[in-house]
Amino acid sequence: MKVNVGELIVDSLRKYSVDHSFGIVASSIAEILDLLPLAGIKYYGARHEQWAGHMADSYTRISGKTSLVLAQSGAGVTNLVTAAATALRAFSPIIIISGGAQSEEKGKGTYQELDHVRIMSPVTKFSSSIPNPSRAQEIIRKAIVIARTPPKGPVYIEVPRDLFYEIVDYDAERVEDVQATFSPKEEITTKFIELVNNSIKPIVLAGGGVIWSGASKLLEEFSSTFKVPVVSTYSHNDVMDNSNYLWLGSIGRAGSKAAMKVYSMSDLIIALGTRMDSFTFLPYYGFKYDNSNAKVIQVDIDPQIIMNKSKGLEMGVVSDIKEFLGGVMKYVKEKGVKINEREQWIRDCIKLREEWRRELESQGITGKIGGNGLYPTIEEVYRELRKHLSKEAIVTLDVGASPSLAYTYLEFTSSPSLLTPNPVGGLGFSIPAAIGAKIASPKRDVLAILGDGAFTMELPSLITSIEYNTNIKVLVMDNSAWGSEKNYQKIYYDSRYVGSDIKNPDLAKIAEDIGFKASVVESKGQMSSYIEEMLKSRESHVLIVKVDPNWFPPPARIDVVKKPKRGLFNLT
Ligand SMILES: Cc1ncc(C[n+]2csc(CCOP(=O)(O)OP(=O)(O)O)c2C)c(N)n1
Ligand SMILES: [Mg+2]
Repeated sequence: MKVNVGELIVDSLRKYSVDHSFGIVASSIAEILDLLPLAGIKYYGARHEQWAGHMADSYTRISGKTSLVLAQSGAGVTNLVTAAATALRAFSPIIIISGGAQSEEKGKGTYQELDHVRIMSPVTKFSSSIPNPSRAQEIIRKAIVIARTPPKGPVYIEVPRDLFYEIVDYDAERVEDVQATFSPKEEITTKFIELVNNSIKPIVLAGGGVIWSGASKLLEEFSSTFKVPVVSTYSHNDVMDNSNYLWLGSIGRAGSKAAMKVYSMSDLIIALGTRMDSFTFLPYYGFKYDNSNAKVIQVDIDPQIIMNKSKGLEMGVVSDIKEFLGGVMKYVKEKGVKINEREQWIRDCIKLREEWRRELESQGITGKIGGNGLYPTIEEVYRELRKHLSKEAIVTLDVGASPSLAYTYLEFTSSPSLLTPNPVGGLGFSIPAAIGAKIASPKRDVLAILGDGAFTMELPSLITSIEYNTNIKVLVMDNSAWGSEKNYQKIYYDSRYVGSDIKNPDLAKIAEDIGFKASVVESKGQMSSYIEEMLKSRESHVLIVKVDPNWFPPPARIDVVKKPKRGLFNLT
């Protein structure tokens, strides 16, 4: 069949079930844009390529389906670097396509020409230009398969703009795919079961790999069958149903003290789909909980991730988590394994969890820990959210002091439910992420939680939300500061604030002008009813809660920020 390269690309995307795309209209991708409706691929236009990238990433995380991002050559591509990096570190398979300089001018620095492939290379799994029309089918399909094969991730393709119009032979019937299967052999399963059964105090440390492999239910089954409590790594609180009695919370920044204590006491760490990155083990609440005495079993799709943590590794298995746990549970059902009941360990874990829950109820009471009697504390806001937020809701977070306590307070019953920009940790994620999530799952409530600084960064994405009628809820905690960073200046720089305090315009008015319903909590007394109203409302709704400008949760980077000693600029 004779087709042009644009048709070949769009038909290939369709053949691999890509049916949602995000971007900003541009001449270098005009041929693709024109073909999208004809191919049944929905298109959502954003107001900045970064937001289009975050929308696609979140759409993909929630739906499990690869999506497409389209951008202009030059700045359209550079605007996507943060979104691609975020998707890379979150293992989210999005396909980014931009035009490139016309072949005749390539390399001469013509209008909107940059070395896209090199720019995108470190922030994607695969980055390539299509050098000539005859390679188009191979490169586009290779890119899609690479993105979708675990460990999943974003890919980038540059199409020199003249190529779109070239006519090529196209084999539309050929839809190659690869099967990634890593089912462990029976001897690995039995060795694993033996190690778990011989342990007195085992714990599962579950990371994002559990979510990507769709293993949440199996994790619950494994943990209740083998009587192993579960903690998650930082920002993966949605690895399993938090109402399960064996769930203890996340470790890491603003995590659960119970999870940290149990982690530090355990004798066997079953690490599933996690990098075991040092950030997740940073001391918090003033105590250290990293555990170098326990044996470690690590299961991951990527051997590099396992070998990063070479110390204390008792057993490393390269496998998809679902296949691994599926194999273990199948073995148990078929062969009937006697399980070590570990009653004392489970009792101890539950006791710690209850203690932590009680402590959470008493934290951040105005006048005691934080707040000045006028504002609600951040803790009070979260306690209220806990009461009224639907258990099925999707929550998207930004970075910052106020979003960080979501890891402490919020509970999730299904997976995936929590989208964050971590571990890249880039501000500017939660609103576009909420839009992508709502598009993927229109029936679920979607709530973005962010600070005032991040809100002013992402304001234009509110326009996209209204334009596409995505009906999201946005909760802004307004301390008139880049609070999380202000806290470092408060603690380590004797409250010498440089660039931390910000003057905001009337944020509610802007949100209203854009088309959101907006309300402002000015004092503690209004908080409860306003939060309930916002969550129950059927309209797109921004709620701004004024919080204490000088109170922050403990900072995260106590490992690397310190009071400086100086030779020249000494302060008296
Ligand atoms: C793109 C980007 N720029 C800067 C930072 C550094 N940073 C982290 S949190 C933060 C402050 C966030 O302020 P706000 O959104 O108001 O939330 P708050 O901490 O005040 O609750 C900043 C500037 C970052 N993580 N990402
Ligand atoms: Mg702030």
